[in-house]
Amino acid sequence: MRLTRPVRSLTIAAAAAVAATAVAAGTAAPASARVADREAGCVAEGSGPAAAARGGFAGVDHREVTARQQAAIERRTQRLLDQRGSLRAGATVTVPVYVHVMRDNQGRGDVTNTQINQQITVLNKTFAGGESSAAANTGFQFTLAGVDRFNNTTWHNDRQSASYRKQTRQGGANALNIWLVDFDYLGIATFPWDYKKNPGIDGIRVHYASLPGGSIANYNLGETATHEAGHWFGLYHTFQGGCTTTNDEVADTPAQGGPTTGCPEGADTCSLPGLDPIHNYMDYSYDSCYTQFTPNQATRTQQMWAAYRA
Ligand SMILES: [Ca+2]
Ligand SMILES: [Ca+2]
Ligand SMILES: [Zn+2]
Repeated sequence: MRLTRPVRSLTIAAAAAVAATAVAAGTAAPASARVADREAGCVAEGSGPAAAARGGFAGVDHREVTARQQAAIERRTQRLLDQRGSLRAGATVTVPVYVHVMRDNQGRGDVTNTQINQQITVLNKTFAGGESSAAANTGFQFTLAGVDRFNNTTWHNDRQSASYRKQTRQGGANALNIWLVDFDYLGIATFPWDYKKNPGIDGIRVHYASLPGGSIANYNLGETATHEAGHWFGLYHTFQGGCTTTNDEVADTPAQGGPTTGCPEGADTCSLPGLDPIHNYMDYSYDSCYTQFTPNQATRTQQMWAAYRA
């Protein structure tokens, strides 16, 4: 945790502790709302874009998943894949994207259509493996299906988020809804295995100033949306579970003791094989440090799609 710079670092904590800390840190939604959403948030220090963070010191940007729940999710996913079959290898899926610009009553928090188009371009580039020769092409492409804008300070501050999402969400399980808001996080995501029981809130909430050209230093290349979309496709943080062999359920992402801040080349926080995957979109590194999803992450996104979103 740093007080003066944006950080994404955190330690794993129980949902209740996360929510309580979120309140202490002045986040917009009450603890009960976040728990009710079955999400935990990235907890940031301070407030506003300067202090926004992908991760804070005691939370994650999705609902907390215990090791036991994680194992149950894996079993459920495998059962569904056994029933439905996996996606055809090499298949390309185009995901419709609905962008909801939640401005305040004075119109603050707007983004330009150019920024939105640039954000779609970043999603396409990052999910296609376009930032590194080591990066996998996930097979997912994105097309802008709609943009709407609201002037509502409550919604802009991400208050009553379950309500505003249910009122504005578009499309089915395959549609990526992105709500652009102003909160003490860089982003918060829902998981695909939660869609069925709560479809109205499915999607990602992203800080409007994290879009390409936004004002959040080190986090304004649009890769917060890539990270949150990774969760939406069913990827965990590369530091999920910490320095354990189970880790993030992905074999080719070396286990990490905890999240990365910045871009510390050569970092190795876990004695298990491999250096920390600091360039992975599912770590907490700077946008400029992010360059890849791995082949096994690509496979996992495809399996999750077949199980929950196809
Ligand atoms: Ca791993
Ligand atoms: Ca290691
Ligand atoms: Zn995350």
